[in-house]
Amino acid sequence: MSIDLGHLEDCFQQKFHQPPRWGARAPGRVNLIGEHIDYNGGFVLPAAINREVAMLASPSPDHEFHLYSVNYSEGFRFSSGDLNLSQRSQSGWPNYVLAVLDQLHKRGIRIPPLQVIIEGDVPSAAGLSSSAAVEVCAATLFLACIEHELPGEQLALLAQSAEHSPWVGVQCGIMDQFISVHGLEGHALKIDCRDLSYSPVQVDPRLVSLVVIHSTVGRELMKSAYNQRRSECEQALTLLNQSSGLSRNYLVQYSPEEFEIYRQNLPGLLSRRARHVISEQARVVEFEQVMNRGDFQAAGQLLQASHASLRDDYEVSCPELDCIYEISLNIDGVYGCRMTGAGFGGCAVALADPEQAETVADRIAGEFEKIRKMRPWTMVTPACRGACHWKIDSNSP
Ligand code: NG1
Repeated sequence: MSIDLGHLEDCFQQKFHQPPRWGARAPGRVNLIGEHIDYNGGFVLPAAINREVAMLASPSPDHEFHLYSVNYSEGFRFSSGDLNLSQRSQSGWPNYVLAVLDQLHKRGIRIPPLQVIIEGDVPSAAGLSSSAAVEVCAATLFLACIEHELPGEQLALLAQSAEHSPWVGVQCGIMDQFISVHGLEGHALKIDCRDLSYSPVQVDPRLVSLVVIHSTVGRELMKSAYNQRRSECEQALTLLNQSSGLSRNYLVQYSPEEFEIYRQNLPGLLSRRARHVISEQARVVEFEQVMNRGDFQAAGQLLQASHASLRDDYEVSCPELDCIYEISLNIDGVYGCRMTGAGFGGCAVALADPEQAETVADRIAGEFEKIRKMRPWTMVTPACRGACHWKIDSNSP
């Protein structure tokens, strides 16, 4: 737990002059392997991290919702009776909460007006899913306030539709919200993005740590390149189906062996894009096996192969991410490292020996600073549990 809930309760009391009655929290995430695979219908393998969003609530004294963000030192009031987009906030942060409320209303679940305080420490715009954490936390909190349970999969889908809705407007895959709901202590999850079945993958904190290193680069280029890669994958699939005479729905349904047979018709660029997707899918399957038997050397090599494939075949890395990758190859205690998320900035993730993880983070940051004259922030995290809620003074989280 990274947010100090005692302090957050004090802030709530100061702001609303009464104690909170319900609480919820939801984590951000890092994807260990399976990059640019969710929209290609394959396996991803994220873990929830020890950075989170926490919210506390009590009934509102009037007919309005009262939100307060500790991070922005800013409040926002609205009437939830007839939510409409004209109520969108210029500040941005309240819109995620309104989007969730709207999705609940659309499913016939009415939430009475509440006073809500929000605090989070998931870095934003870093590819660690701060928005999914806000959405999942809000949905979990609101449902707890009316003692309504939803199955985890439905909760994740509801939070995803909030992100897709015009309140937010990002057409994301399901990975982020799903892991924020279902995260498991000491485990990553291998998620099948086609049917949402999943299996836990051991990330025993006594044996291995996750080190996240920010590349110091924002992700301005990310959106256009992301859409371009998606359409290149669609084109590659069409051509593969033409040359094989098959009518598969996703690139990942071609095995690496089939791909070698049918790739002849593909122009070089599309062939490389497809090769990344098909080989990455195979790496996820192997990663699950080697992690579950504690073979971190093998797991690290798969991370490295994933980075090379994203850099050379999918072309979504950048000099800063490549620099982190290169540095990590010569640091003791690192099993393997790669860029994570969509690319063009954001973060890299390394698997490291837990006893050396803090030193590893420091050394990578130090070497990077020598070369690129900027020091990246880093964090060391175990694989954490997903969202939860509690009643204040009864079941603490
Ligand atoms: P990041 O870069 O972590 O926001 C994005 C997509 C994921 C997935 C990865 C690439 C959004 C919100 N998320 O993740 O669904 O496609 O890229 O594996 O666009």
